[in-house]
Amino acid sequence: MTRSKFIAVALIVVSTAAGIGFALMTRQQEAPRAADEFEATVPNDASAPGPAPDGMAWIPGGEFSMGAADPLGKDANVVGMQATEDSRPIHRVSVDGFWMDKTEVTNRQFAEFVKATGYVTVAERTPTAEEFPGAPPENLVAGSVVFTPPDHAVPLDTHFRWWAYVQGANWQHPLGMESDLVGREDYPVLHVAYEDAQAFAQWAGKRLPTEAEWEFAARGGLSGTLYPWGDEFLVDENFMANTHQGHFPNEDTHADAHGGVAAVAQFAPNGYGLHDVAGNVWEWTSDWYRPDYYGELAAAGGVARNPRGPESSFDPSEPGVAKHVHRGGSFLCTEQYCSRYMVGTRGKGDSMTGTNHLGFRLVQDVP
Ligand SMILES: [Ca+2]
Ligand SMILES: [Ca+2]
Repeated sequence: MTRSKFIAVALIVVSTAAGIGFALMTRQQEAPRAADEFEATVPNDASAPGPAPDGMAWIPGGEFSMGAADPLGKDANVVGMQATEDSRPIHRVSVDGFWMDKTEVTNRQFAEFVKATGYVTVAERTPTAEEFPGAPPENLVAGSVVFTPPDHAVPLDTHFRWWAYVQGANWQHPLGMESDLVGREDYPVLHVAYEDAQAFAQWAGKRLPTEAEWEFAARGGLSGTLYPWGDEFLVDENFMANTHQGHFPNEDTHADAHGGVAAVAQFAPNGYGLHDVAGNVWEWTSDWYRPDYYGELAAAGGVARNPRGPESSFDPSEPGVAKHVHRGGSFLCTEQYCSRYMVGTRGKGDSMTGTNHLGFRLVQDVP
């Protein structure tokens, strides 16, 4: 998702491909899950160094197998390869202990920050002709990228069919100028670009997690499971995360009881006390994105200690757009399109672009 593309090309994108049906590919491919590539998580034995800061949980750190393999019994064309291609090879990593927010940062918390600092987010700033040379002048309006589902099935060939750049959309107006935060104080803050999350972190005396810290924490002490809670998506027929059910993107049946984004902590926490590490909103990490980074670490051999990501970003699908890693998937993730609520899988996004399914949570080092 790249805000600049919307600004450069078209303000509002509306699908015109009515009537083009879309069929899920159903060829079943028994992709090996390669569970044996995962070795046991070995947490550090250091107990929490003191009382937890407000709203945070102690993550002991330790050594673990990082990455994702194709899930057994799933259609590799739909879910497996797409979701796990850049999250291989599975490689051994260790991270030191840290505190982590139990939930995604909320509107209530972000409002305190803005009140204290007067901070203006990227989405609230009017784009200039200098920043976007060649963009039609009428496109130079403040706004953000909003999920705008069509009312009919569409081909899943381009996300422009269900994302639109909406004038006036920002963290205070998540769906556009007419929307507000009344009753949404405990929902995750949305429409935050990377630098917005960084500014909040600096104010809060915290920092964004590295990708490795995020995955270690999200795994909750388990080793190599598909999800933060185990290997079955439903547990006793209960949903464990806010994801998307129904035909994507035009129908959300909210079988998990939440259509769209939900207030934080509506589902049980993982083994480390963290809520919504799968689903609800994607979360920024501090690592630049490169699809070959895991390969580099694996080739170096041994255990990667506190890896902080590659030196720079490169996404072959959008060269020239600097991206950071996103983790955890969102309320829009579905095995029909994006199954990245699987705990070892990766996402990525233009560092200057927030959307209404992207937020963040922070970590704090031991003093
Ligand atoms: Ca849902
Ligand atoms: Ca999340």
